[in-house]
Amino acid sequence: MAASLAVLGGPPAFATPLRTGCPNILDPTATAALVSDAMARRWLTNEGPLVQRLEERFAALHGVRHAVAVANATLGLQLAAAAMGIAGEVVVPSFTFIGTVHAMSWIGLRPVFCDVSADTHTLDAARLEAALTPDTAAIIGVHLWGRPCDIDPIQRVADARGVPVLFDAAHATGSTRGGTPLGRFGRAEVFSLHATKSINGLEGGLVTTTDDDLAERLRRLRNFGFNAGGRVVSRGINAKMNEFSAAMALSNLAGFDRLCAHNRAIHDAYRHGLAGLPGVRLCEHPAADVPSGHYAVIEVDDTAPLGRDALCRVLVAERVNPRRYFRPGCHRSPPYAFEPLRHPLPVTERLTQALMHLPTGLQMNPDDATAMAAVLGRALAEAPRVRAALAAPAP
Ligand code: T4K
Repeated sequence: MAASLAVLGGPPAFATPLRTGCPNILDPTATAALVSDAMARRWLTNEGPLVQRLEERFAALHGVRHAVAVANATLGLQLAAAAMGIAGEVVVPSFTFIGTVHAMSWIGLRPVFCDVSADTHTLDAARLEAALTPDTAAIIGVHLWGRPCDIDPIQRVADARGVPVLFDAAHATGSTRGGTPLGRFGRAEVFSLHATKSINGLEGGLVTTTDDDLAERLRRLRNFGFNAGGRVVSRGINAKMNEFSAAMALSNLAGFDRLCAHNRAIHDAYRHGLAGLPGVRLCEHPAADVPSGHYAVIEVDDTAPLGRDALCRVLVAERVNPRRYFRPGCHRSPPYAFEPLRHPLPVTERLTQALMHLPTGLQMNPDDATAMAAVLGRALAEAPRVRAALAAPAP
């Protein structure tokens, strides 16, 4: 496919739009069959058989005792924090989806932002200690782009202070740390099955833990405080997953290995195509740790002839929808922006200006990734012309 720059007047490079986050539906026929079964059973929610099967399969994939299905990961984070009984401040990266921080704030926890590491984009364990105060109730690590946090150093800091760790694993289905699947670290980990995630369950999430008591509390909290005997024994809320979400997630989970292989091939094409482009690099995650390859993230540094935002506009003109996750940073978004920042966040500030996510998944093939890299290469090579085209008033 010939690369062209629509901002310079050529036809768009892609006839069909490519969207970062476009949902993967691996086997529509299998999904439809599961949905049809659920309708025939007329058991559609409240811990139905498909939800139970999904919990078993997810727990097996992650090698963990408990996987508790919930309506979405945001509620999962809230349930986990509530089940852990924490109150006060939580140390959390600002470089994450706003949902991580909103989840905590919504239940009265006060976020204290800590910077991330430039290499991993996850909590910088070396800066963690300085963020702790006598009011710190928990540390929230986020396995961003599916890449595991520096789990051991974070846990050591937490243990020294006697505070629990909760991991936001929304991006990390199938990820491992040194051969050990995520899901058993900290007190709990919270995965997302949102449609844009590697395993699409329309909406949904799973909270994993090795702690039997915590799992029991989570099951109660997600269902209005009802215990297994059907009696209300505590506060609770409605955070239950429905059967259609479980059907979609189960059929996608069955093809997870195929999806991972497809995404790794796309990554290889991006890596090859972007090699040598000035100031642009593909952020690499060890394939053994992040098999899903779901996130293709590029970093555009100050030496690039065009900045991240200009390259983003070039791609949009080519019918690609890249995403600039996560800008402007939670600390710059209301209501957190109204609080004085306790600690500088230089890495976060830089990453919010520098990263761009490119499409992956079944909507495309490796040739599309090669064509996209060629578009970026041509834009960088013709930077003055591109800048002029972007500055020109719209016709
Ligand atoms: N923690 C972290 C670290 C997270 O990233 C998230 C969610 C959470 C916690 C909370 O998990 P959940 O409570 O959602 O389970 C999207 C998702 O809505 C959000 O789930 C996700 N992170 C976040 C990273 O991405 P937006 O605001 O970017 O969504 P939107 O509508 O702009 O769509 C993103 C892209 O996906 C676009 O290119 C369009 C495409 N798309 C989206 C949908 C829904 C499609 O092509 N088809 C679709 O059906 O937040």
